[in-house]
Amino acid sequence: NFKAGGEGTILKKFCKNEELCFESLQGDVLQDFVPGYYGVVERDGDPFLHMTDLLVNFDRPSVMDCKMGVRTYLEEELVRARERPKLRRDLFDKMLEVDSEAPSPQEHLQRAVTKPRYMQWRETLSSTHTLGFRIEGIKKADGTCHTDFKKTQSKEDITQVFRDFATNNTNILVIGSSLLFIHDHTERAEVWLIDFGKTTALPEGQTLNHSIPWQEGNREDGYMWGLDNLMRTLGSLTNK
Ligand code: 4IP
Ligand code: ADP
Ligand code: MN
Repeated sequence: NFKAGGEGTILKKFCKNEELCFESLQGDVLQDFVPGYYGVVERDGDPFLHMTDLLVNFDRPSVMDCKMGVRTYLEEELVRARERPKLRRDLFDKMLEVDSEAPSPQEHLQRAVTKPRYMQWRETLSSTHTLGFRIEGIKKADGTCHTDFKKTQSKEDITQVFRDFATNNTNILVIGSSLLFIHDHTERAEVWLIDFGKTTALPEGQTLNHSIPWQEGNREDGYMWGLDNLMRTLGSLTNK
């Protein structure tokens, strides 16, 4: 999904939503907290979003991706699944790989699940529902990648992963999209907002609270509630 973009930049596979989101972020109060954006470029016939490589100023960085919010799919997916449910074999297989008991008897028979079913299962298995964020993956300074966090749900387990990520160095605890945490051995540490593939503008006049529970139709995502919980979890690392 990514290519080198030259001079401290990278190219991410084009997504229309994400392009629109980057465009609205230019000049917005959040602009300084997202990667610099340089428009759409073409490589080998395919379009890419051109942005700052957030890792350039780090020396052998450790990186952690936390997916924010209590809901990880668009409400439109629910509507689609009701109107013309699409049974997905690939999502059934991903489910089975994690827990062979997860699919219902009927899902086992059809060997497929709908996307909302899969996404909701992922949300309840991880900390998305209970904390409003989940750990998606970690890349360590030594180059190893860890993505086995699908069942990391309890506050205790999350805290332990955060503690390991910080390599027990409390000096660097600065603290639908993700937050990207980056640090290296020089104690340089940064947090960025990334991944706006599912971030869309609200209709004129509508607002979101980002902390109240999601109910279908209210479009809430629990981002701020998740951020509060995330900050509390980080805070607990220094309090003991
Ligand atoms: C993935 O599930 C992620 O939720 C993807 O979201 C989502 O892509 C995939 O849907 C889904 O299969 P796992 O993380 O369990 O592999 P993200 O890109 O935010 O990480 P979408 O298309 O919703 O962005 P499909 O439909 O692409 O398979
Ligand atoms: P996807 O839509 O495929 O989930 P993301 O935008 O979440 O893509 O990016 C996936 C991973 O790529 C992130 O977890 C992060 O490690 C890395 N990444 C994303 N954007 C940048 C960036 N601007 N600079 C450096 N690394 C990035
Ligand atoms: Mn992502």
